[in-house]
Amino acid sequence: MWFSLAEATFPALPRTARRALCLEFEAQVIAAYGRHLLVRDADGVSHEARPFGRRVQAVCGDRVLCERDAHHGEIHVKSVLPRRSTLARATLRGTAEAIVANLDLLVTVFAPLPKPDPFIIDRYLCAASSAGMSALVLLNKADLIDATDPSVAEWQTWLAAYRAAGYETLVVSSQSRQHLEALRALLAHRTSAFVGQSGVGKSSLIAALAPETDIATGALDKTEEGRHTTTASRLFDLPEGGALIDSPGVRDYAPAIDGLEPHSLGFPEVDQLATGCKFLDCRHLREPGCAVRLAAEEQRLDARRYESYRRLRRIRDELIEAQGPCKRS
Ligand SMILES: Nc1nc2c(ncn2[C@@H]2O[C@H](COP(=O)(O)OP(=O)(O)O)[C@@H](O)[C@H]2O)c(=O)[nH]1
Ligand SMILES: [Mg+2]
Ligand SMILES: [Zn+2]
Repeated sequence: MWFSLAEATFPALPRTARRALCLEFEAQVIAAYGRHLLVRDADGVSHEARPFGRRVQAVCGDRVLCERDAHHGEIHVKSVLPRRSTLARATLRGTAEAIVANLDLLVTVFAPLPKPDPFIIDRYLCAASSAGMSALVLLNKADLIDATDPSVAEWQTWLAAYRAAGYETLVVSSQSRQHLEALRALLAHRTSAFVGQSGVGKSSLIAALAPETDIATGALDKTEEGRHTTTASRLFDLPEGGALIDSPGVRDYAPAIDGLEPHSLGFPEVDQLATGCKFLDCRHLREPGCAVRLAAEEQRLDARRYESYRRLRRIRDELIEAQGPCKRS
């Protein structure tokens, strides 16, 4: 316990000076670009840091235990403290890879442009529900919505199905600032991450909500290859309390299968309907007496959401296959 030893030995030194003598300290990861990390200590000071060893997999939002390597002037992240929640994705090999940690709310963003894919939104929502986080579906770039566009009715149907499933929805514009105050109220005092396809306006929304908090990431802003790290995850403080995490845009997303609720796959409406299924281990596909399939046939369950459920079942089966025989369940 370096901290308490230093406190006991140098009680008259100011707090920051005492901490400077401590080799070990707790911090929060506020930016992550692969294994390049930026951590913020209890005094609000940011430090570049590296995970110590392959086993340490720290992501943005993590609370970590750091150690100052006085000889090399480096800071090592020794371990990741227990997480309140984890948003993870499945790799092609079927393993789980954490993306961000300690979230209260997942904000899934779509926009008229780029062409939205509701199945990606669904899969993020499944990950959130399975991990016990709240989720919000945002339609951004409201200023681009042309009421005569036939797609508008389709987006309204998606949003209605999300509300019926129990998710909050909001239509906003980072450009015209429409409904940004309502969004701000939903985000206050929570840690939220913005996810979704590239170009939907995640970074623009975060800049509009947290304009004062453009943290300096120093060398993290440039990778060794000189690329600008818009692909890094970064945490921004909200002026009213709480934090927003900007995440890299994705082309596709599959939730980590081990984290998915095995019966409903994280679809709240499937979970509710499943109480009426004949078999407890019903997969809600072709099983006789399936209340979920019946609800879809009778249009009490949104047809597109049910199709999304079936697709995620297939993805899950494929990923379990990819894990190999020893991990198959
Ligand atoms: N018209 C309009 N364009 C927006 C809005 N929000 C973002 N954009 C534009 O969409 C593009 C992508 O935004 P960006 O924030 O980088 O998206 P990200 O990849 O999701 O982080 C940029 O050209 C933004 O100026 C909006 O509310 N309305
Ligand atoms: Mg961005
Ligand atoms: Zn069923």
